[in-house]
Amino acid sequence: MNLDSQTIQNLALLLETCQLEQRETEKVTNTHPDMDWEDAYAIQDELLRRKLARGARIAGLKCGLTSHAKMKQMGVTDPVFGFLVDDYIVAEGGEVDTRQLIHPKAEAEICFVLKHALRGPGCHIGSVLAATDFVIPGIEVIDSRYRDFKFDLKSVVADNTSASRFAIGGRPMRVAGLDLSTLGVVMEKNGEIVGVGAGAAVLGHPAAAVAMLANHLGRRGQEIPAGSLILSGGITEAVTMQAGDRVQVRIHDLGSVSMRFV
Ligand code: 0L1
Ligand code: MG
Repeated sequence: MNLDSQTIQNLALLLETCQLEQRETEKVTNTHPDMDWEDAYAIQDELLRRKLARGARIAGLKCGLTSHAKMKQMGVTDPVFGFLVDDYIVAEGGEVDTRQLIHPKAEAEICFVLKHALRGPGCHIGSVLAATDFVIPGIEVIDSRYRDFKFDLKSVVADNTSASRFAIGGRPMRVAGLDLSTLGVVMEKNGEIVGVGAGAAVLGHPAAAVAMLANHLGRRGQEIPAGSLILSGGITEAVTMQAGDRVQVRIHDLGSVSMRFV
């Protein structure tokens, strides 16, 4: 690690204040170019600690930047991982208050709920499928605290991978008999199709993203607990949303989930 604990606390405070006050900031590597990966995840851990101390509960985990469409859109090359808290939950068909966000974008995701814990290293698609209770359609709302969504990978990890809201809905399905890589996904904004894709857009198979998350946590001495919800990553590019917009994601065999921006 290159940053001391006071600097890590200060950066987490800065990023959380931006989130709570809907303010943008410059990416944290501008002021701390020597920051390393451990520092970036330590800032994210401190953000989580702050939220838990205020009474928030963990609602899930997320994989980000897992599709080639997203990596190309953001000009990066590797997936990143973050957490979801209960403040971020949006009911199926529910409302997102844009006054609480900076510049939200929506992503179509295949979500996993585990029946068994997963602990890396050594997790692979097979371990993930064996540990999965069901999969379900999801929409993630990302809202980078960085000006114009301009960041590098370490800055985005520190900012908890832009996590801000999510909804799940549709039909929960067991994975036996489903080919998650060929599941078709359609995203609509105000009734118009704005993205189409298949599960394979996420690292070839969405369970591969969950395996990467388990292996990442394993290297940090952690696991994905049984019962966890995991967003495996956007299948298409993220689409900008404003008050008045409605987004719907339909996934073959799994039904649909939607939310409205007010
Ligand atoms: O969930 C995601 O793929 C987003 C990761 C963070 C990057 C971004 O804000 O687009
Ligand atoms: Mg996402």
